[in-house]
Amino acid sequence: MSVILKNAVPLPNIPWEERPKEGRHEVLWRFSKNPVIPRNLTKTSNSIFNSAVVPFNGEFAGVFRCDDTARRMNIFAGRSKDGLSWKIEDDPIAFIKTDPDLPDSDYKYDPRVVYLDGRYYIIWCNGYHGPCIGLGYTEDFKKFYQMECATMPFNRNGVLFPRKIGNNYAMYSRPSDSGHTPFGDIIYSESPDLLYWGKHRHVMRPLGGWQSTKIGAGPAPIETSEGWLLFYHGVLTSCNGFVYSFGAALLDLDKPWKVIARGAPYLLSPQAIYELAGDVPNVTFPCTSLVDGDTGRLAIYYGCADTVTGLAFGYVDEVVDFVKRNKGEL
Ligand code: BMA
Repeated sequence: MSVILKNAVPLPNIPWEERPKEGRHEVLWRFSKNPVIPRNLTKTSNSIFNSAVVPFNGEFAGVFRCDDTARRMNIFAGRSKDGLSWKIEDDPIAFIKTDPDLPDSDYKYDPRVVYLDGRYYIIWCNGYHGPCIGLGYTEDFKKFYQMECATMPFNRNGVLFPRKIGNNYAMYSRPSDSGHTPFGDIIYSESPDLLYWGKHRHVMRPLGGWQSTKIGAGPAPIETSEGWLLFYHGVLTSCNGFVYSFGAALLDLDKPWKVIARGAPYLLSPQAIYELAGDVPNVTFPCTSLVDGDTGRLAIYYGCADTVTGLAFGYVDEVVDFVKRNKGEL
């Protein structure tokens, strides 16, 4: 592999399926048994999508967005031996407040989980007078602690970096409005303590085609010798509403607000039936990428049509190569 992964640990048991021999050569290919997580896995779930998975004690753990049959949005803990077959709790995560004054969340959705300094940090879209970025952590996927919100309303798509940049924690997010936000850029911020955030820098704006309405960071960026590899979703507005695809970009390792390259074509767009049809049609929304540090194999979990969870596979070096070869406007 010419692209060198930095700080990536071996993950020999990464969920994996070889690229299909038949058909067009795609950079990412879908799991043949998609959707990997059905909508009705728990007693109360209407839909399970836009969810976060991490390696945990030789197996896998995750935080899942389950909207229930009253259509309330919340996040739930889950465990899996192989990353494919999941047991998700029937009750939402009962966060312990790190400060008794911490306001309750009206809702929680679109979690990401990142391992950092011995903790699994969870970052999500939190309901507090509208959407803002919520933050918490767990060490064992049993007890979860909620911290202060990382942003004021309105903001969505908070994504924490897997390591500090200089002396600070770092985050991408997308300032938004209280509704379905027909705009949105990716913004970078830093914090010395995960409490106070500043050093805000503009990173990327919407461009043409699949990413013309708004863009937002997907899973936590992956550190490579070519820069941070960021999967991000892009939205276009068709005569039928929003269409969510995803692509990738490379960003400077020390100044992650500086874009090195941005792939003009998408990597994956709603094409399978479970991506085209569901509670919100035409959505592919990545929130997790697992990487095997030895082989560069990638497993991406993405929400499909706001209803079920899909899995796609690829190789880090091929994605980096794709971004560089198909470099468009920055
Ligand atoms: C966004 C979020 C995502 C969702 C997407 C498409 O604003 O709500 O959770 O997948 O819209 O509905």
